[in-house]
Amino acid sequence: MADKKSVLKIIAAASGIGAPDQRCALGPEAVMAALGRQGEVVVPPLSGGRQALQSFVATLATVTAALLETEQRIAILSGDHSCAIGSWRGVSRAVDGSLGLIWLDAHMDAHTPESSPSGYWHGMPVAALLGQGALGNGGAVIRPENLCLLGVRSYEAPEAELLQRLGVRVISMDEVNRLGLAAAMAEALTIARAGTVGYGLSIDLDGLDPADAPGVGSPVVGGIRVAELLPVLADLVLDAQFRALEVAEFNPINDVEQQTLQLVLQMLDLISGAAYESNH
Ligand SMILES: [Mn+2]
Repeated sequence: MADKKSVLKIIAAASGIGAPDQRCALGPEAVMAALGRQGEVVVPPLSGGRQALQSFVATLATVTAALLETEQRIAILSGDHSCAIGSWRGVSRAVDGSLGLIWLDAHMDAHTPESSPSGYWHGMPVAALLGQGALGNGGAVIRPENLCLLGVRSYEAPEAELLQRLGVRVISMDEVNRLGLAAAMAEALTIARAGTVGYGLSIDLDGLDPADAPGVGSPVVGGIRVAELLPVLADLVLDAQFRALEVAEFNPINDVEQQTLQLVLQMLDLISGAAYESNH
């Protein structure tokens, strides 16, 4: 386990084609530039329809699976959250068994192309990963009982209905506020670990409070505070079953004094196994 920090492999998935503001495609590169290193960068299609997205996520799944097969843990810097359709398919392939997933997000991301009023793919990855709708036609990569949403405070009825019908646990932001993040995360971990061989955490930065992470495309007031999140992440690092961290929806154009960039760097540092210092 020595020298973990130097060996953390990072995939930069620079796609923004699933969001109305496509500039979160710039997020992964901004982070890699700040780190002063090259990642296993996956070049996205510049534009295109559902075929382009499906081709991109297939490539991302292949790259992710190949990398995780030789690594204990990886990080994926995603542009908009539709990248998750590919990244978690890849993680699932590499762990070779049931995968658990904790989805920290202001939104449910559980629309299908059939139910979404806007049609934006970044609102659909959860449904796709559950094998639902036209984007999920590659099959489910996660069982509903091993998926837990955390911090949700903005959603539409068809999403809530789908998740309820499938039995997915959604820990709303109201519940997080009531329980505290540590207790909410403990429940999420129980779900993600139950009968699985590994699990991951997908962080949509809009799940955090905009005061802590202003550099996002779809901010929603009243989110998870960084001061609570970082100690939780520091605990996850100790768990060998924790295989991948995804950070999505960083929009550097909307950032304020590099606050969000610094936060992403801090999260990567924690995941690299660096000592956690309470400086918030
Ligand atoms: Mn999301």
